[in-house]
Amino acid sequence: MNDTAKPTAEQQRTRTGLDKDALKRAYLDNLFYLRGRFLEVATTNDLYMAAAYTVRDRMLARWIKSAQTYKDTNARTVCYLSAEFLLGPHLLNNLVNLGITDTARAAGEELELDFEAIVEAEEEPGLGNGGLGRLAACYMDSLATLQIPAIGYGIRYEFGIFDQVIVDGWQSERGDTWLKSGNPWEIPRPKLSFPVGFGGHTEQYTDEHGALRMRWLPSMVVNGMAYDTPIMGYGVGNVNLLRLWKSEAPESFDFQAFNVGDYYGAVHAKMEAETISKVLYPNDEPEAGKALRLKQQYFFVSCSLQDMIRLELNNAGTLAHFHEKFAVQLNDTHPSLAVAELMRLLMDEYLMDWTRAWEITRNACHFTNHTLLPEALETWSVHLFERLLPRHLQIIYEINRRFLDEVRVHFFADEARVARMSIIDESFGRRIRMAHLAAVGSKAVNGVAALHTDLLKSTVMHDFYEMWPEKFHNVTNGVTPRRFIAVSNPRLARLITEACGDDRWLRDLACLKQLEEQAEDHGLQAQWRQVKTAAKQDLANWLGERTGFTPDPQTLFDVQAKRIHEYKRQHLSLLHIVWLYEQIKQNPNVELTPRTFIFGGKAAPGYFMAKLIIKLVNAVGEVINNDPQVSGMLRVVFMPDFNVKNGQRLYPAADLSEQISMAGKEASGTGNMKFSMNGALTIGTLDGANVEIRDEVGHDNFFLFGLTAPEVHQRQAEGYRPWEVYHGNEQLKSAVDLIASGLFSHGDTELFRPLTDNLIHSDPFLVLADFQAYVDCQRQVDRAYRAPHHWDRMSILNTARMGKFSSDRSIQDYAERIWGVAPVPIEA
Ligand code: CRA
Repeated sequence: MNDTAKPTAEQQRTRTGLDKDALKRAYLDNLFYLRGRFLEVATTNDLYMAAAYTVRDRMLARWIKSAQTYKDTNARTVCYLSAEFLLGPHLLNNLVNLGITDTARAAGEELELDFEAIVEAEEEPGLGNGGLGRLAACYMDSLATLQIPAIGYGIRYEFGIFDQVIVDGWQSERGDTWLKSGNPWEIPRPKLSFPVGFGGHTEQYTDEHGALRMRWLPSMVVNGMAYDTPIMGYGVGNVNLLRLWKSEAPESFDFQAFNVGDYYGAVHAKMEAETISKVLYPNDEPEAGKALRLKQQYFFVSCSLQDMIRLELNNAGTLAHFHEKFAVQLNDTHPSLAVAELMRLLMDEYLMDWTRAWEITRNACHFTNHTLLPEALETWSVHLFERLLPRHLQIIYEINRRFLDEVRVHFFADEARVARMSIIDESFGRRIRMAHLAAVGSKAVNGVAALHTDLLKSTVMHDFYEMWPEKFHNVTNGVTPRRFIAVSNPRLARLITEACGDDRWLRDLACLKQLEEQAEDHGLQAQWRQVKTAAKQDLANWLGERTGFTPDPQTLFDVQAKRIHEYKRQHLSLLHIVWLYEQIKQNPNVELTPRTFIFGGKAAPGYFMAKLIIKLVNAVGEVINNDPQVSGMLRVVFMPDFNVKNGQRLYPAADLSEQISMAGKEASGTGNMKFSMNGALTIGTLDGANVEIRDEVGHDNFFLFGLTAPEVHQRQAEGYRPWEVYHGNEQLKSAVDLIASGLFSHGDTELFRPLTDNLIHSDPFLVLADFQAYVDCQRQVDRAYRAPHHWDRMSILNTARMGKFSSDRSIQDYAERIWGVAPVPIEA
């Protein structure tokens, strides 16, 4: 090669250590120097760790270059504050984003390594509950891919979401020990730590300019230490930062105690400090021991803001332009204390006056609401706040006082409205409404799907919308096609690339539109079906090993995978299954499409009804799968421990995706997008993002049923009487009765009674009201599946029309409409 010629891709790989031989050498070096092993004696974990370090090393140069460039250009930076980041395994995702999966596979082959087993060995960091945490992870991927400078800030939980095992049909929880074999993706930063106070009292003093000021004298201080994880963009040189905080006791604290001979006191203080980042709280839990949760929220918010202030002071030397440097996004109310903490830092620590500090805070923060469920709208008792965060309580009172003055000007003589909008809820004990704090202290408020944003504006935030209509935005959620197609479903990715002629779709998902023209092509359809069947076979094998039951890939795979919750209505699907069972028993020749129903999802440990639903899935499965009269037609299986890793096995294998929540309850949903991208058809209600998915894929390519959100509202307003529905529908009644009869519980007529009684007498999520529509719609599904060309066409069209639901589009929306940030390209 002469100096002026452009290097070939292979030459470029060699230079950057991305070619096969370099990978092999680096791999063996890492195995030797970092693990102290040679190939013959290495454990699977050693082999995995060496692979992870080899890949991470290849990201580091880009990471440093990104950080340097962002600093030099003083680029506006998104700070995504989230109590959850549900990342999923890193190794394969990073290989895909680096574009070296095939090279790595070839290198592995030459070293006679089992590539799949190494990938499989990774413990996923489950630092989130479900949709909200996974959304944060998708957004980190898209921010890097779109080359937007961004830092994700959160908590480095020592224990993430529990592992689920099924014992005798029941969910049982096991502690998630994801860190036990080490985490090669993070870099600890012992010198990057910040003090965070709790408790104590405040006092007034006069500063050197004669101004009255407040200071807070906490009774306890912990340190937050940074752990950094690089987040690679796809096909770009940008690598962003995920910075998670771990709580520790300050050293000085220990020493003090040691000096006065209080050894156990010192140990206790250390334990108390470390408890803060110990464990992720599962959501959907009844109120309990939540002081620690408030501590977690304050802890990570304070560390993150102190870190941003440090960066800005290093760079600009002043905080006057903090809000121009940073766009802070509050992922739900969990980080909403940022509003009060930023005010405190600016006023008490950096001696700014209220007006200036408020101006900065209000322009720096933006708030996303993710739910309308009343039980999930966070409030904290004033009493608890006073005890843990006395200074913040004062600041919140003052924010509220000024805010309510504004409300009174805006809505003259409307004290009822003032009470509704107040940050302090005076109705049952005094509580702080965190969503109100976030809305008042933010420049923008957004919902996560069109319907959700409309409901937000017309219900829970209606008063705020009337006061500040321009503050409200919709940003429909999205998911990353890198993880959810390229990583999860490589066969499909290859087929799409072949059919489209290149892999541009991975960066611009709208390119999938090209597939539309070929949707009728029988050649493509055949390949499409082969890809689906292969994924179904993989899943069947996996389930066979885990559950002892191997589904038949020739049956329709009907999948519902998500957290177990009554509003998501897994029990509606169960009623349908029981109904089908009865149909077959009554008439073994009934014309049905053979199906395998696959459920997956965790129930909150304290949510009894959700756990009973899991038991019912397994109980129904046990009877049906062992009944030779129906088992050719109908099978039911529960996939244990649904998480990101297992989800990646599920999305490619689904024919039908169940998105059947009661309309108005699912803010967006994101599983709906993952399934549809992988060619599953959806059966669903007009809820959350389903509405937009249906509009995109075409109404003929979506199985719609059920009451709409306004109809639900009306039904409930009229006084919904489920027992009338139950008595008025013979088939529904017999399905409910069969569950209550003890047939699925070895004769025990009490076991499922809480569930059946609840349906008959209360049914808060209108399961019975939607039953008939659902069953009728499932009949259409049955018929459609029996026309393979028709089905394949619909499946291809679903994938082809999913461009809108890439998280790249969501991030583009945030960047333009909410944050005002621009890309800072780093060359790969
Ligand atoms: N539980 C919503 O319920 C939504 C995600 C992400 C949720 C989902 O419909 O897709 O957020 N809400 O926007 C939530 O966590 C606190 O509220 C979720 O994951």
